[in-house]
Amino acid sequence: KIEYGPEAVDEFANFDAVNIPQDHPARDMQDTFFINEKLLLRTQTSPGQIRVMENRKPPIKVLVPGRVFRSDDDATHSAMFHQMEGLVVDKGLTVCDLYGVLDKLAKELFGESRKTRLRPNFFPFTEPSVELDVSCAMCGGEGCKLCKGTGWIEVLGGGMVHPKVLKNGGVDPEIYSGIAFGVGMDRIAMLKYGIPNIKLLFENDARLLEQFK
Ligand code: 2NM
Repeated sequence: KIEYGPEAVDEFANFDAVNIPQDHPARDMQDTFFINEKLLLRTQTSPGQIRVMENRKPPIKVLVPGRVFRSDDDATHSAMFHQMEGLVVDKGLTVCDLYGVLDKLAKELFGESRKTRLRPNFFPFTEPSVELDVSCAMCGGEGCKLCKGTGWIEVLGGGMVHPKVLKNGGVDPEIYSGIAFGVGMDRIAMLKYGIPNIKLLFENDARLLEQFK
C-alpha cells in the first residue's frame, strides 16, 4: 500500500517515536523548521510509518512518499526535498530480506547491470543500519570523479527496525521484526539523469522539463 502522512507533525511523532533522542543534533532549530511551539515540518516521512503500525496489524508492507523539510542549502541539498520510506513488518524477517528488497529497488531504479553492496551505518531508528551503494555507471567501478575514486555511489539507507520503534508503533518486537528504508528521490533523479544542482528540479524551467518528454 502507499500511504501519505501529514507534513506538519509534533516533536514526538517526528523524533521520539523513531528513537531520535532529546539531545540529537537533528532536533536543533538550525536543522528543523518549527511552525510554532507544538508543530514542526517533518524531517523524514517516518511519522507516516508509525501511524501505519498503530492502525494496522502485521503483516504490513507500505511505501510512504512525500515532501520533507530540513534547514539545508547547497548544490545537493534543498530545504524541501522528496523522500520515500518503506516499511515491512512480519514474522521472521532478517537482514537477508532487507538486502533482497534494497538490491531489487536499486536494480529497478538504476538497471539490472549495476552491482550493489551494503555498508554498515548508524541510524537511531534501525539496528543494524546499512547504506546501499551501487557500482558507478560512469566508470564501471574503476574509480572516477563522480564516485570520488571509490567505484561506488551511495544511494539509500535502511535497516532492521529498532525494537523500541516497533513498540512505539504498537507492534510486539518479541513476535515481529521489521525492515525499513529511506530514499531521497531527488538524489536518485540527479544521479540517474546527471543533474548537477537539486534546485534545477524545482524551478520549472522549460529547457530542463523538455528533456523529460
Ligand atoms: C532510513 C534509513 C533507515 C526508516 C525507519 C522507519 C520506521 F518505520 F522504523 F519508522 N521508517 N524508515 C528508515 C530506516 C529510514 O532513511 C535513510
